[in-house]
Amino acid sequence: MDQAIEYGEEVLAARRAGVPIVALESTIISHGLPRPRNAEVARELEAIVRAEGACPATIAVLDGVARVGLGAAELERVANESDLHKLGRRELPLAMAAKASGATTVSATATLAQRAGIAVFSTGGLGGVHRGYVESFDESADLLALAETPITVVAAGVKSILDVPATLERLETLCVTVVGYATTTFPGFYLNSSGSPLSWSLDSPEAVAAVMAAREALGLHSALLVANPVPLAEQLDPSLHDEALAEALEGAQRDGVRGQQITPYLLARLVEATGGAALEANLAAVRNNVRLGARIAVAAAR
Ligand code: PSU
Ligand code: MN
Repeated sequence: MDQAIEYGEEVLAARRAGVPIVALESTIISHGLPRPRNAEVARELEAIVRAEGACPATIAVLDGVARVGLGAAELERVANESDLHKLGRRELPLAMAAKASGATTVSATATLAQRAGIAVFSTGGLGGVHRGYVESFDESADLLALAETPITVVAAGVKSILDVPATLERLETLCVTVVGYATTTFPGFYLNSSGSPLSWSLDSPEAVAAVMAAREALGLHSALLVANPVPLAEQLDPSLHDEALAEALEGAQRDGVRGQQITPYLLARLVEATGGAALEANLAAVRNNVRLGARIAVAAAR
């Protein structure tokens, strides 16, 4: 077994029993959601995976150890420690050598999950190309990592704080396979649709599993992104969304927020500006992705 990674007990038992495993990221818990709700959500997401007959593997780095599958106390640490690093793929060796602790973003989680032999990974929304990219050059490492990581990621598109059409162009350039789940438009994270059209759509976990098998047969190194929209009934009101986003983007400019801080900053401002409605829509999207990820993992294991 892989020396660079330590596995949680539940994950080891699932391996032995042939139960499919679904990877979950930790940055959404530590940096993406407010306390104390975040700890509750972390547990809830794991429970959703179990209810579908799969095993959750939340991924983080604790005291320099890359962990695939966290115990209850470790999950609490991720939710409650205030000085956790936000670790992208490039930060993994730094945190490990320094014996530091950090939550893993999509790029780092996908890297560790794939290395652990896990085929499916569920998250909220991917990082991507930021608005104003031509000046800031801010594009999430999530995109390049997915180009190089053969894994299936279930996400509600990319965060709507981003430049969505530009991100879709980059996903194409990077050879990331993108398919809508029961939709012909790319999801808008808090919104059911971003308005950008998609050429391909699937509507069952079995159909996704068939694409995974074809990908593997070809030996492709890039990821499959299953773009799963938040249900219409649970989306954020679109006009409230647009208003709050404009306000948050303005605030980021005024406060000079940039780099790794910009995503957590914008997500938090959106929650504030919508009186918590953005948080509910975000959680609805994540739950929906975690459920679908588990169903895909179960279908792929058959
Ligand atoms: N989706 C959420 N909340 C989050 C994130 C995604 O609903 O906090 C995190 C993910 O970990 C993603 C990261 O990989 O934001 C992207 O950060 P950046 O834009 O700095 O690359
Ligand atoms: Mn960035």
